[in-house]
Amino acid sequence: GIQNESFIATKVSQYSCQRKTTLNNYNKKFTDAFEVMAENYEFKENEIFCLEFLRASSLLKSLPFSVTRMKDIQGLPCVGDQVRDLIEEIIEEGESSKVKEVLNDERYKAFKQFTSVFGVGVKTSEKWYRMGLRTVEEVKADKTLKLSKMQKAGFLYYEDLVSCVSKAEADAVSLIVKNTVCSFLPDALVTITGGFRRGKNIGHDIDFLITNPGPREDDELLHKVTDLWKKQGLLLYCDIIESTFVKEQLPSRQVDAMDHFQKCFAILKLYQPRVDNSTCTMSKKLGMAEVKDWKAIRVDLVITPFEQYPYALLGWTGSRQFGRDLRRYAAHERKMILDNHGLYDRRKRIFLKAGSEEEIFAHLGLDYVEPWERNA
Ligand code: DCP
Ligand code: MG
Repeated sequence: GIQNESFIATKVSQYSCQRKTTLNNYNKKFTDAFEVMAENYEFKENEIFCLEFLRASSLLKSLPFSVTRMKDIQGLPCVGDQVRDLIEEIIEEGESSKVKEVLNDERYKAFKQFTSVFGVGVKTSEKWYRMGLRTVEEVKADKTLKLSKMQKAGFLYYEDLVSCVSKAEADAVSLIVKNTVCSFLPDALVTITGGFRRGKNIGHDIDFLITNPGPREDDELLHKVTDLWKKQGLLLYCDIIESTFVKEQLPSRQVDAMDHFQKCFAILKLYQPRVDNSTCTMSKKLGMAEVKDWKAIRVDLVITPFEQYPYALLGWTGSRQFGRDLRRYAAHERKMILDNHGLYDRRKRIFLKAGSEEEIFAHLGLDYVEPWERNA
């Protein structure tokens, strides 16, 4: 009613970096539908339509009320014809036939399963689908397939990895990471980023940024940390990507820029004390297979030079859509190029230094947005 109208009266930005998006989503019914559509377009490699639905989803997540009538979306940006039609259908029917169709689509269902495996993207899914494969079980059973080391780990720990990481598990892993890193570099700064920094209480992985204040850099840190975990039997998988950063090189203008930091995509073994130890004793008495007392957890470790740390923090905190909009805003509204390493002012032809995320927002002429308001 009145609340909605007064809200609409204040102009809503098309950029999620000029909005506040908390986890309190009043329009889940719509945004879930948009995300299914976006994912289906991603599987079809239709980036334009995919982005259109992701932007609409982000926008509805930022509204402080539930959309119940078409009037509620009047004057809002990011609502094209496709999106408008979908909203109308959901308002009128309570659900969308288009979304239902996608959810029942053979190709969508197969791609959904395949891409849920660590190391499997749209390209690989396409290949498997063309071979006639439809489920994760069928892929697993096909012994002729040549799987990457990453995909092998993905199938080996599939059950653990699809069950999401909890906040408690993230905290437990955080302690392990901090302890190990600080045993080699006592002054190192270890920060949890990604969804957990935005206040989410579940995630598909745990992301960490590591930096060492001062001039000292240790190119060997990541190797030392993972070698120790290997010795301790905690490392189930590890792929270290060496840094490819070139100083003075202009930031990448890609929409989804992969950064150049040294990083490690790992799977850690997190021991979990069993709540019910009677099952344990019982299974041992009965000579049953030992009860698994650990869970495989996906962990990303990223090492950044100290002076790039605020940019890396901003990029890795996400959300993905928030990051995309920050870069789009920088390019289109400020003639600047933003990536996870820095900010380049094309008019002044200089890199802008920043000691904190707040300073980056200030360079861009944006009001500061707290991490928990970046759930776009
Ligand atoms: N990111 C980035 N550069 C990469 C990979 C990711 O800047 N090469 C950013 C975008 C994401 C954030 O880092 O918002 C974390 O990536 P995740 O895929 O882990 O996403 P989230 O942590 O937001 O979600 P989830 O809860 O699924 O882990
Ligand atoms: Mg994450």
